Amino acid sequence: MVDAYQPQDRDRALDRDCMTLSRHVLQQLQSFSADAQDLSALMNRIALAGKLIARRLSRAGLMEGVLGFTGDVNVQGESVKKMDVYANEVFISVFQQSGLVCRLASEEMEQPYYIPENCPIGRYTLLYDPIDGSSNIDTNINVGSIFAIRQQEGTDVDGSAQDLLQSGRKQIAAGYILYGPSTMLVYSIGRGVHAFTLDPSLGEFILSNENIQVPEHGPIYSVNEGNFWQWDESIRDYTRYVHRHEGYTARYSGALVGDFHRILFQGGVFLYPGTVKKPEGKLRLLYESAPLAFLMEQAGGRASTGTQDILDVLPEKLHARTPLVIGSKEDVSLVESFIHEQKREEEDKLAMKR
Ligand code: P6P
Repeated sequence: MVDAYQPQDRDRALDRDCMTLSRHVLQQLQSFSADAQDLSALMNRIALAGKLIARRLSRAGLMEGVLGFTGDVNVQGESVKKMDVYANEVFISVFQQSGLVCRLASEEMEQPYYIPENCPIGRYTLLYDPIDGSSNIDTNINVGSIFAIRQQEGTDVDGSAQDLLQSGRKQIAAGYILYGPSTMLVYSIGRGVHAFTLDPSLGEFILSNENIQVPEHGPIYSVNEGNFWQWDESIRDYTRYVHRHEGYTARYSGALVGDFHRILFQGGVFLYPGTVKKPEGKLRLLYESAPLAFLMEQAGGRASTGTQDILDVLPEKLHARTPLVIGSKEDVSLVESFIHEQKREEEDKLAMKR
């Protein structure tokens, strides 16, 4: 009689290679309910989008019609890269016939896109920036995709998507895909932050970092100092502070996802402040700041506009922008302290005039 197979005999490497994204979601939820299966399937489709985009990026320099501009300008007023269009289409295609996502809201599309065959059943909305940092593409520097998933509330029969104009605390999942030396997918469904690395030989995202916690403080500050003279005095004062104090180092890639990922693992702060001319800043709330704020809070960090938590901001329109200060608790608070000090001085000056 052959001894019964003992599970501890299992090959650990094999076990690790079986911790795919869809399995991890079900494990996180500790459920096989319909909602859990939906979320697992949603994440699996997003992973497929990531693989398709990573594949095209990895061969971009060898293919016709992949790099460069389309000649169009998007709703943001930005010149559109061919890769922006391709990636936007990928996210739409992977959700066709899915029965999951009825509506997609993208940085690249002025209005939400509806997938009619999904709408009677699919109660989820995908909000996404298909390629974040596309100015990096033609020089082969990292870019990313950012996504958030929300429940569709109400019928949205008029296509106005008013139910999307709610705070980031309505997000049920959020994450990003980082196309770097390796392709990584980082996500949260509100039970911690977890990173998966694409194994090209398997064509699967495999768990590589579980329950990521951002350090309370880190040495990195990530900001485009070329905008120094456009900033409010409080942000200039913060910049002068980190210039003059030991222990700070600047890192800025021009792609939010890469800069965020570095801070998630090493600590520090990323900021894209408003300017005197554009107090609302450059980054978009619903599909850039809010998903990353969801992740950062899940990882024990913070995300604010400088005066308000990002997850509490109520957008007035789909493509609303916000200033962003995001990262380690102590470093975000340091930036906020300069903003609060500036406000206090302004209030004192006003009081003196009365
Ligand atoms: P700037 C890319 O266009 C992006 O939206 C973010 O990925 C990035 O952090 C930021 O804008 C870079 O903007 O003005 O510093 O070039």
